[in-house]
Amino acid sequence: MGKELFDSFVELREDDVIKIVQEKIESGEDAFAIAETCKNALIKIGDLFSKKEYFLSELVMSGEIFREIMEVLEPKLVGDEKEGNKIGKIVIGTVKGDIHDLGKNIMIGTLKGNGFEVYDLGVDVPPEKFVEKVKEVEPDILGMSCVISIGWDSLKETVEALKRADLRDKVKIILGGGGVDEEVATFAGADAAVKDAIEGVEQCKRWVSV
Ligand code: B12
Repeated sequence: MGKELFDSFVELREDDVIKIVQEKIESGEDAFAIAETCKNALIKIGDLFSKKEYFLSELVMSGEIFREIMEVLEPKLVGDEKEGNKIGKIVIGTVKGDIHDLGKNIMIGTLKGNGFEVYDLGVDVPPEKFVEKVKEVEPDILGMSCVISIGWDSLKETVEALKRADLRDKVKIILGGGGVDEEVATFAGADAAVKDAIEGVEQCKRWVSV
């Protein structure tokens, strides 16, 4: 389960974490399993932050360490971007009020590695920007990442804005990020919410019938 990795990450021992990740990759361990252990460590760090045992500086540090880990894992995790015909088009972004993007970027890599054409709008994306891009590129799917609960209203506002622009019926809407579940999807008027990138890409493939 990677206790040594989990503990080093929670204790923010950056050099140890990177060393362990590199060793695990070299010995052939599954990159997704390693990423999952690191995600669980981030959840633990988040809990420590809520309990005021960790502060914003530790939260920032955890994000930086995760980014470094992803540099090591990404080539194994997402595969090469598929050349040739794309299987579907997706517009994706983190909703207004939310600047978390580590999970969104994993989702993007996974989508590209599976042959999707991806338009990334970045973070803190207002509803009108999602609407504009959906109008412009006519994607099969709109993906919204939301990690903090204050983002829930932004999810709903974006879906409402799509309705007003007569675009809601033209796209499937998928939600991801630690802050969402099926209940949030229902509240926002989205079609699905997933807990990880693998589930996310499987759902997107079903929608484009692959
Ligand atoms: C790292 C981190 C940060 C970093 C973010 C760096 C970055 N570039 O993203 C920094 C330091 C900037 C940060 C800031 C803040 N944070 Co923060 N942060 C975290 C932490 C520790 C990890 C989040 C993360 O990256 N997880 C790892 C990724 C891989 O997981 P994931 O997002 O779930 O993504 C996976 C899937 O969900 C899926 N996925 C993701 N996106 C999408 C999209 C689609 C379309 C699909 C299909 C799938 C998909 O794929 C991924 C891989 O499987 C969490 C703890 C936690 N429990 O999540 C707190 C946490 C999210 N933060 C929190 C808070 C409070 C804040 C701040 C308000 C702190 C402050 N006082 O300033 C600010 C918010 C600023 C803002 N307006 O957004 C709270 C939110 C509480 C709540 N209920 O709303 C948490 C939960 C910590 C806590 N327990 O208190 N944070």
